[in-house]
Amino acid sequence: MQTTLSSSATPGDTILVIGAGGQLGLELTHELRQLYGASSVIAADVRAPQNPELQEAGPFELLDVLDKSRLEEVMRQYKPKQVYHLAALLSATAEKNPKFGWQLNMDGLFHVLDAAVDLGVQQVYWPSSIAVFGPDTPRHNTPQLTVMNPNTVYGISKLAGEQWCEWYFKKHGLDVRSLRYPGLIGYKSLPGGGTTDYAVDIYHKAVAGESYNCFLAEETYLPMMYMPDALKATLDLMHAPADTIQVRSSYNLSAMSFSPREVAASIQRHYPDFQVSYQPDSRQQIADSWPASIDDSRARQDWGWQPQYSLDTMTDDMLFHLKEALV
Ligand code: AKB
Repeated sequence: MQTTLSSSATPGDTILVIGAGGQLGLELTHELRQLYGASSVIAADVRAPQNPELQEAGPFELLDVLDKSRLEEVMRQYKPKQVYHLAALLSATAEKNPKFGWQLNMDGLFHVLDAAVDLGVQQVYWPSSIAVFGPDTPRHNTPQLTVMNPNTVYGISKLAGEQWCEWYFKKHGLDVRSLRYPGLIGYKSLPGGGTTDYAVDIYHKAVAGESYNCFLAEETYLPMMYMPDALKATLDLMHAPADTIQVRSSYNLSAMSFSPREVAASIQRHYPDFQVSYQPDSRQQIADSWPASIDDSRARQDWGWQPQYSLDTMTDDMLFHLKEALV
């Protein structure tokens, strides 16, 4: 089906962020409110926000994305032009609760895609992950199109979700856009239940003057990204003209790749006495099935993706802001 797609929201349009209280949601909501005006961006989450800014700075709705009639009620009330659907169970948590992980990640996506088609939403953003790849995937410089075979519930749900996004685009002309995020690192909020969470926790321990016991082995390389780059990538993708978005499943996205040993060394430039021990747990198996580095040349070609932060520049910024929060 061929449709004319509009490329992004303009000031005055309404934007709904589902999962606004999460690691990415919190920062994306803030960024969108800066861009489009606080009252135009509706933050929604299954829980009342722990961060008061979310509710104080603009509209907030309690919303369980598994409750389809409540989702439609919120969408009828605010008539969003764009929906960012971020609510999901991450890799480690979904392995512990596989049925619920599948239900939330898949039914939640269907509810959003169906409501978007039925209620005339113009653009949907939905995050995918490096978890779509599995142990049979080439580990280094993993291409956009390759063997996938994910072996986690989270990865299976993200791969299926990507295919459904593409199907809704082709079948219904819905302008769905998606990125395969690497591990995301930021100082404003904590991740919840992922395999890459160590790369956030380690900075908090360093600034608190404590040692860190890492749940991944010291030479485990994973693709990672600093939050300002993740926000930039998300907004660049959503602002790009529709005809430049050639990948309608999800784009590979990359900024840096490092191991726990390397991030510890980067922190030790500021805290020479910082100690890290290694005690791999069940998350090691998940990490070992994921790529070590990603080829994101399609994102660079199609909509000009360019990351700004390296490991050391991220470390400098993370430590500066975490220290600032202590005083
Ligand atoms: C996780 O570790 O589950 C997430 C991801 C890479 O999608 N951070």
